[in-house]
Parts: sequence; C-alpha cells; structure tokens
Amino acid sequence: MQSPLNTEFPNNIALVEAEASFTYAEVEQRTAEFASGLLEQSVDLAEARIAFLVPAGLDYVTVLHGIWRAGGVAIPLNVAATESEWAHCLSSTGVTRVVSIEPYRTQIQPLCDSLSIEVLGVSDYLMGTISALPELTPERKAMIIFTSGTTSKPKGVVTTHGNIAAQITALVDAWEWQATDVIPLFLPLHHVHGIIAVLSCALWAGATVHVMPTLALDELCLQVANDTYSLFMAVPTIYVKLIDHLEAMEASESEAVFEGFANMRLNVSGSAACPVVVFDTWQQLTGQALLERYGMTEIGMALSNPYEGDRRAGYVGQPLPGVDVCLIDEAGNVVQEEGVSGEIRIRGQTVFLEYWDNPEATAKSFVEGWFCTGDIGVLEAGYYRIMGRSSIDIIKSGGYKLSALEIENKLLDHPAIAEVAVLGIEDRTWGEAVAAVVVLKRGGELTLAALKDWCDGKLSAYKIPKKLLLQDSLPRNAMGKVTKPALKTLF
Ligand code: MLC
Ligand code: AMP
Repeated sequence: MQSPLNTEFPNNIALVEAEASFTYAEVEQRTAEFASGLLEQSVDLAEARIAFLVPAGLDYVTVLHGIWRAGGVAIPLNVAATESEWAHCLSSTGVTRVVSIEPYRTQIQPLCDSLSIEVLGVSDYLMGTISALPELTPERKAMIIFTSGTTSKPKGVVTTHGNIAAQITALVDAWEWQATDVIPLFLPLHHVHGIIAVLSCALWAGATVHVMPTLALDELCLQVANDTYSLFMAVPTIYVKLIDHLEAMEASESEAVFEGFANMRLNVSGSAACPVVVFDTWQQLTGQALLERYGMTEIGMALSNPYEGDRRAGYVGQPLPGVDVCLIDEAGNVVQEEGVSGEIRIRGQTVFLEYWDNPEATAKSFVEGWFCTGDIGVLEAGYYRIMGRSSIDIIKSGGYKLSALEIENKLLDHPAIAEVAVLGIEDRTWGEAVAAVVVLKRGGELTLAALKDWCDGKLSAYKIPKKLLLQDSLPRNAMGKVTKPALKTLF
C-alpha cells in the first residue's frame, strides 16, 4: 500500500503554516521520529487508540501520520468541543494516551487526570531517533471519527488503512490531483471533509496545503487574489459567507479575488446541499461551475459531479471510482428506473469497517453488504440528486451533522425546561439552523440569549440553538412522539 504521505516529491512543500513551510522530506522524517517515540520499546501499537487534541498544522500531521505509522488507531478530537464531548470520545473508545499541545493541553488535562489517561505533548515523543516501524496491512484499523446520528451520543466510525487509501485515491483520480496543486485548509480536522478530501488527498498527491487555524475571510481573499491556490474546497455555508463578504467589498478589491477564483482549476462544494442560487451566483461572480459532491463520515466521498463535463446545479453527479451505489425503495426493492426515489446505499472499499464497540448499530446499518446512508436520492438524466434524509432528528448546520436528540437531552437539564423538541429550520447561511421549541416548567422563564448563555460550555458552540419558540405544549402522535414536521411550520 502507498504511504498516505507522498514520497515521490521529497522537496515539494507539503505544509505552509503561518510564516513557516515544511517539505515532504521534513514531514516524513518528523512523523517517523514521532512514531518511533510512540512505540518506545514495542514494535507495533497493535491498534491502541490514541486521541489527539492538536490544531491544524505540522503537529497535527505529525501526530496523525505518526499514530498510523506506529500501528495505532488515531482519534482526532474537535479542538472546539466541550469537556463532556471529549469525555465521550475518550471513554467510549478506551483511549489510554492523549497527545496535545498548548493551550489545548491545559484544557484537557483535568479530564484526562480524572480518567487516568496520560497526556503528553508532541515534542515529548520526538526523541531524535527513528526505529523500525511496523508493516501495516490494509485491513488494520486506522482511525475513529465521531459522527452524530439518530442516537443521543455520537458514534465512533472506524476506518481501516485500506478504507482511507480507497477514499483518497477515488478523489485523487476523479479530480486529477497533482503535485503542483496548492489548496487552503480552514475546515475542522475532526471530520472527513477536512481530513480526507483536503489534507489527505493533498499529502497523497505531493501537493501543498496552506493551513489556516480558522476561516479568516480577509486573509483568504488576499491569497486568492494573489493566485496562491489552484484548488478550493468548502461547505456551502462558506460559499455563502464568501459571496456576502465579496459583495460588501469595493469593486476594485473584489475583482482581483473573483479573478483568483476564476484562475483555479477547481472549486468544490460538499458536506451539505449546495443551493442552486449559490451555484449560480458563484458562477456569475467567478465563472467557476462549482463541483458538488456527496459524502459521509462512514464512506468518505461517494458521488461527484464530473471534473470534465457538465456540472449540474442541485445534483451530486455519479459514483466515484470504486464506489457502488444503489437506491432502495420503501418496499426494499432496488430502484430500476430514473425519477424514482430511494434510500442511497453504498458498497466498496471506501466503506467503513464498523461503529466502535457497537455491533448492533453496525449490523443495523448494513443490508446484504450495502451501507444504508439514511439519505434519500433520485437519479435524473444520469445525475443523482439528494432529496433529503429519512430522519428529521439529523440536522446539517454549516456542514456539521448534529443530533437533535443529543441537543434535546442537554437542554432538558435546564431548570426551566419541562419539554423540548429540537429541529433544523431552513436557513440561508447555515443550510439548517438549530431551533428549540420549549415548554417551560410552571413559573419558568427563558429567552434565547439566556438559553445560549446556559449552553455555553455544555454544548459545542455550533450545536447551540439559534432560534427559540415557547409553547404551551408539544404536538404528539398517538404513540406520544413529538410530531416535528408540524412544529417546523411554526417557524
Ligand atoms: C460556527 N457557528 C455555527 C457553525 N459554525 N453555527 C451553526 N452551525 C455551524 N456550522 C457559530 C458559532 O458558534 C458562532 O456563534 C458564530 O457561528 C461564528 O462562529 P465562527 O467560528 O466565527 O464561524 P465561522 O468560522 O464562520 O464558521 C463557519 C464554518 C464552520 C462554516 C467555517 O462551521 C465550519 O468549518 N463548518 C464545516 C464543518 C465540516 O467540515 N463539516 C464536514 C463534516 S464531514 P456565536 O453565537 O458565538 O456568534 C461530511 C462528509 C462530507 O459532512 O460529505 O464532507
Ligand atoms: P457527516 O455524517 O457529517 O459525514 O455528514 C454526512 C451527511 O451530509 C450525508 O449523510 C448527507 O446527509 C449530507 N451531505 C453530504 N454532502 C451532501 C450534498 N452534496 N448534498 C446534500 N447532502 C449532503
């Protein structure tokens, strides 16, 4: 199996981070050293789970690739999560070691102390020596990424080295990644969009990644205007934010940025539905026809509009290389005709191995070897279109998948809340915005501002409701379940 870090172009710049840049040879050397440090006296970490709380940059790549090369299972933690969210990731996977750097190390130390987990810094493992590293077969477990779903707690999605290689090569082939490519990386590195589609594809191809700790639109636009990048990948929310940002600029300044985007070889949108109006506006402003693709933590990317050929607004294209796709109707039959909708099911090397320590959830999500995505799609004139999801309890906000149940469970701890229903409301910027419909306890009072304050530190910021509606009761069906579609109409 090819190393996920390109070895053909040792002198190419792999990473640019603030003022510093690092070649492939330097990154390779550092990850080998880090892996050796992790191994200490052992020959193979034998799939020990090692979590890391490290922002995007050389240290992140060192730790991710170092864990992989030492035979461990890498668990990237969200640098913006709350302590209880980290606790779930660590406890549910039996993590014994956390790697972090300041200021994050200080933030996670008390939790790790309480869980008897050792926390060390990146430099603690860089001993200046390189030992023999284990040979890893494709079926070895490599990574666990947490994904929210129809259960209250996020599930750990386990991918193997083989899965990751297949997810990367599908995109490298389809979108013709080259060693000369340069791409900015501002997406979070605890999800597959940032980890696989941007970082890993670039490092596989020998390309250059410009790391930005957060989405800084001014800095990004400056670089784009200077023609720094050949590729650009983002969630639809970022295209909306960019359009607003550029439209608010003086024409004399925005022109160069539009030119910069026009000069790139590809602009990709994914992780959530790209509204047709965003596709059209982007094309009018930059001349770029956004390439929309569809993916999921469990499968990497599965469907993509063509690199060469017609990219259709509102559609996600065709299966990527090595990915089998079918649609299954409500009766459980394979949809044979165009225009008939069904659940999207996926098969192939890109599909994950299992949910960590959750054989029931794993078994439920596969039917005859096909992974059931829960997304509803339809094929029209040879292009797939995503019609929605089978569960109303999953919300996609700014590209993040959120569980309504997880948010409801947290809100129920609020002293004034008797009942609550959380749902996603259509929103121009976020795609869906988190909304809470609340029934107060007798004498209880609540405003949106007070609810947001209370949620601070209990839920990651992007899960906190943006809308609040107080009601005397919640509509329920005969089974006592809240009828959320009825609530949506109230907004
Ligand atoms: C930030 N905020 C959000 C939010 N992101 N609210 C709802 N949904 C989100 N996604 C809130 C903050 O809490 C804050 O609220 C305010 O917005 C400003 O925060 P910010 O951090 O300054 O925002 P910004 O940097 O602009 O972040 C927006 C974003 C970010 C779009 C860059 O959300 C993001 O990186 N999203 C991408 C997520 C992703 O990578 N998903 C891929 C999953 S994998 P307040 O109240 O404090 O002001 C997948 C598979 C696939 O889906 O197909 O790829
Ligand atoms: P996640 O679990 O965070 O990986 O999110 C995966 C989900 O994002 C999918 O199951 C879809 O619901 C959604 N998604 C990803 N890409 C698209 C897209 N292009 N259009 C619509 N939904 C998408």
